[in-house]
Amino acid sequence: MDAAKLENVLYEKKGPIAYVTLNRPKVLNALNSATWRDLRTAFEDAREDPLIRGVILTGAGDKAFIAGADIGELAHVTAVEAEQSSSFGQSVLDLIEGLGKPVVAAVNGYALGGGCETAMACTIRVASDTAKFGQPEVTLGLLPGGGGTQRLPRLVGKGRALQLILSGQIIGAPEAYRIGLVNEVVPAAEVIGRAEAILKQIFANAPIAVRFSLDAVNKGVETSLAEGTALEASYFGLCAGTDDKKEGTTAFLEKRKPLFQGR
Ligand code: CO8
Repeated sequence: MDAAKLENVLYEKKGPIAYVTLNRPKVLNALNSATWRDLRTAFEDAREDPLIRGVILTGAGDKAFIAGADIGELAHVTAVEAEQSSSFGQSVLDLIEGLGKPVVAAVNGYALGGGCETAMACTIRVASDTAKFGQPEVTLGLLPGGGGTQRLPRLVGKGRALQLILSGQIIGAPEAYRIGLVNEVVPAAEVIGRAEAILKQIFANAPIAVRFSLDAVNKGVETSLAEGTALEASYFGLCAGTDDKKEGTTAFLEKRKPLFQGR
């Protein structure tokens, strides 16, 4: 994929990590339609590239991760267009969530509206201590349209999600951490480094086991306990047939580090 073709997203690969950076700092990286399309193109490439094992998603500049959907664009959409753009944005976030590879949101500033929704679609959220989160759509006469009404209660519980969505309140990183919206809070200068360290820790593990774990959790939270545990048992069986399981268990018994091949 030719990264130069992307208008509003920087896309770079270093070793096994793809870096996707929202790049509209003048409007705090707000998501217009072209940016949603760029995001889809970048994440499709990351999904298809066998050398890429994980992605870091962040925002350009030191002020914002993503300050939400582009309000200039939203101001002029018709009902039909809004429904279509909500569905399209949701499909891009589903792509991120179901990538089959870990995606770490390095939240370096405002993550509001569609920005908070984008962070929630990622596997793990690392926030800078200056980051701010919220779903302020009701203050604009709208409601979250990028999966926020669904992913926020799954992450923080129904009561807290409803309070945030109905009030439009913006919260700081410590509060986001307290309620479980983010995994970790670090000083601003360390957000990318910490995201890389988390990915490297994951990369040290058996790739197939990592992929099936991601899928079991993602699918499992959407189904009954019985169906989820049945899926888990199938994946457990599949993993047990891999060379990496042989290597992992043998290495443990031989008191050495495993060398996984992803087979
Ligand atoms: N859209 C467009 N422009 C924006 C946005 C935005 N979301 N956020 C900021 N900007 C622009 C400002 O207009 C300003 O432009 P200019 O310099 O030309 O005046 C520039 O960015 C800098 O912003 P501020 O001067 O406002 O900076 P402050 O530090 O004073 O304030 C805030 C920062 C608090 C983040 C403030 O900019 C703000 O409140 N922004 C809007 C936040 C918001 O309401 N987000 C939710 C939008 S609705 C949404 O996300 C729906 C999701 C639906 C997804 C469905 C898929 C399509």
